[in-house]
Amino acid sequence: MSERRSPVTLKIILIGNSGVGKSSFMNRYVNHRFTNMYRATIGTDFLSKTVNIDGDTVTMQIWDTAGTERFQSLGTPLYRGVHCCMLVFDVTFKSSFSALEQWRKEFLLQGEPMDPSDFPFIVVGNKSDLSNREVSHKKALQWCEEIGAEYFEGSAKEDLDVEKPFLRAAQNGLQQYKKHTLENTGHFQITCEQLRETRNNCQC
Ligand SMILES: Nc1nc2c(ncn2[C@@H]2O[C@H](COP(=O)(O)OP(=O)(O)O)[C@@H](O)[C@H]2O)c(=O)[nH]1
Ligand SMILES: [Mg+2]
Repeated sequence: MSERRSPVTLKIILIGNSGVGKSSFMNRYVNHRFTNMYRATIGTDFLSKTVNIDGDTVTMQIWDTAGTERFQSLGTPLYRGVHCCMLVFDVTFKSSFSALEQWRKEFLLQGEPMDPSDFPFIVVGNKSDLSNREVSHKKALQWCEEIGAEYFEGSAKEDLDVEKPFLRAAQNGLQQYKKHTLENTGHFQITCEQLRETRNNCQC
C-alpha cells in the first residue's frame, strides 16, 4: 500500500553580489522568462515552484534578495529557516566569485543553521553564455570542494542548465528538512515522556 506523504515547503535562498543574475536565474526557472532590462530587486521576494523529489511533493519557496546587496544588510529573518542556500556569481566577474566566501560566512553567522558543518550550499556560476570569462570552471570547482558545496554552471539568458541546481537544492533541502524535523520530533517525544512521568508521580 502506498503511503501518502504530506507536502513539504522548503525555503531556498539565492545570495551573491548585485548584478550576477540571481533574479534572472530564478525567473528563468520558475516563469521561463528572461529580460535584458536590468531591474534591481527591491526588498525581498519569493517565487514558488512545486516539484516531485523521489515521491515527495516539495514546494520550493525560492527567495531572492534586495537590490543593493551588501553584507549584513539582508538581516537575520531572511536567513533563518533556510533549507538550502544557493551562492550565485557571474563567471565574467572575478570579484563576484571571491565575494562568495564572505556571503557564505554571513549566511552561517546570521542564519544560525542547526548544524553549520553539514549545511548544504549550492554554488552557481551564471552567464556561461558569455566568452569573456574571468573564473574558470576548474577554479570554481576547487573552491567548492574546499567548502563541501556542489558546483553548477549555467545561463539564465540562454536557458542553459538552470533547472539542475534548483533540483539539487530541493534534494539537499529536503534532506535537511527531514533531518531536523526528525530531531525536533525526538525532542518532543522526550518532553511527552517526561510529562507522563511527572503525571504518574503526581499525588493529587
Ligand atoms: N549574458 C547574460 N546576462 C545575464 C544573465 N543573467 C542575467 N543577466 C543580466 O545581468 C544583469 C543583472 O541581472 P539580475 O538578474 O538583475 O541580477 P541580480 O542583481 O543578481 O538579481 C541583467 O542585465 C541581466 O539581463 C545570463 O545568464 N547571461
Ligand atoms: Mg535581483
